Amino acid sequence: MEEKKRIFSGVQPSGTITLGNYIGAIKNWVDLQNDYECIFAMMDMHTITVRQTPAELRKRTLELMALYIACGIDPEKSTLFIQSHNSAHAELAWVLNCYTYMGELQRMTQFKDKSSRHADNINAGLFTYPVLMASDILLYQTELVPVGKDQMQHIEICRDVAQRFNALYGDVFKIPEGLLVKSGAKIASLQEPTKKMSKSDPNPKGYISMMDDFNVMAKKIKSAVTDSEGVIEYRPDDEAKAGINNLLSIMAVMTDSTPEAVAREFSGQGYGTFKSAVAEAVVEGIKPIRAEYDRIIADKAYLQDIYKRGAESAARIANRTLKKVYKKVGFIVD
Ligand code: ATP
Ligand code: LTN
Repeated sequence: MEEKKRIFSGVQPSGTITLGNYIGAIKNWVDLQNDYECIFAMMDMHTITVRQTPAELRKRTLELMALYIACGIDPEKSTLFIQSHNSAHAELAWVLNCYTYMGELQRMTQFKDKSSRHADNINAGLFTYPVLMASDILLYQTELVPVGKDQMQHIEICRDVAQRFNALYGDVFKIPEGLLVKSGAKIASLQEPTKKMSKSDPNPKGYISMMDDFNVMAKKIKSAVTDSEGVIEYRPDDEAKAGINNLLSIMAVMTDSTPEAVAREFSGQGYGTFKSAVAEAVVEGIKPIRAEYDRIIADKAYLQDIYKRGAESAARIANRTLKKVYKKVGFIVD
């Protein structure tokens, strides 16, 4: 029997998950589960590159896991685990740190972005964040990494480091590829539509949290920034249309359509009518997920059982790669 290709991805429990995370990442993982061997993790180690409240982080990590499951990730089909439960990630990251150049890391948009937002805490972890991410991926001999567009630069550096390592030591790592969704790979902020929707945005009006009250969700969409042209058209390359393009993309994903088709359907109508329709589609799409989430988050023993089993199977796969790496670089392993 041919082995299934492996997929790895994860989200940081750094805040409540947004509609952007759902559309750009988690929603797509669900469909991949049947055709691939999937491993999805809660990336708690990445989260501490920015200061966190410990009790909050613990709570959010479990919430994130419950949300994965509520969105349709089936723990019987996919492996779910907490990154810090598998020490191989930190171990490989140390080795790969020694094979990654300062110059490569300095170019990362996310580093530049986050260091300007947290100027009082530009720590070494924030700088080497992509190396830990590369380790997450490479440990599992991953073929595909489904992520949003903002993460493609990190996938590139992961490939470069893996290729560099392989060139020195032979075929140790599988070279992974990023997998982008067809539409919705970059959902924009509702308040600044040229920026991405981000769960760490200080202005909560910019994002829809999957945990928002349904009325709040609708209100946020209705007050989304658009333009004064008053025309519903999908013009993805026109920055002036960023707000409307974004709402069209959201509507398209939530109704299984395309932004072009949604634009045709609403052409000639006012922004108010359109926004109400988008709000309804979003709320209706999220409602069943929330009901599932409420049920799952209440069952801590169930969640614990899954993450413990997940960590065991993750460690089994990861340790094989780690041992190979240790041998190659000259550590005594047996
Ligand atoms: P933070 O604001 O803390 O950096 P984030 O909201 O960017 O967080 P991540 O945990 O970094 O979220 O990302 C989780 C996944 O969601 C990644 O695959 C990322 O590419 C995707 N993602 C994040 N924001 C968006 C967005 N606005 N549109 C589409 N995909 C997104
Ligand atoms: N950096 C990612 C989260 C992440 C990740 C990964 C995604 C950490 N390690 C490995 C895919 C594969 C982000 O979404 N910000």
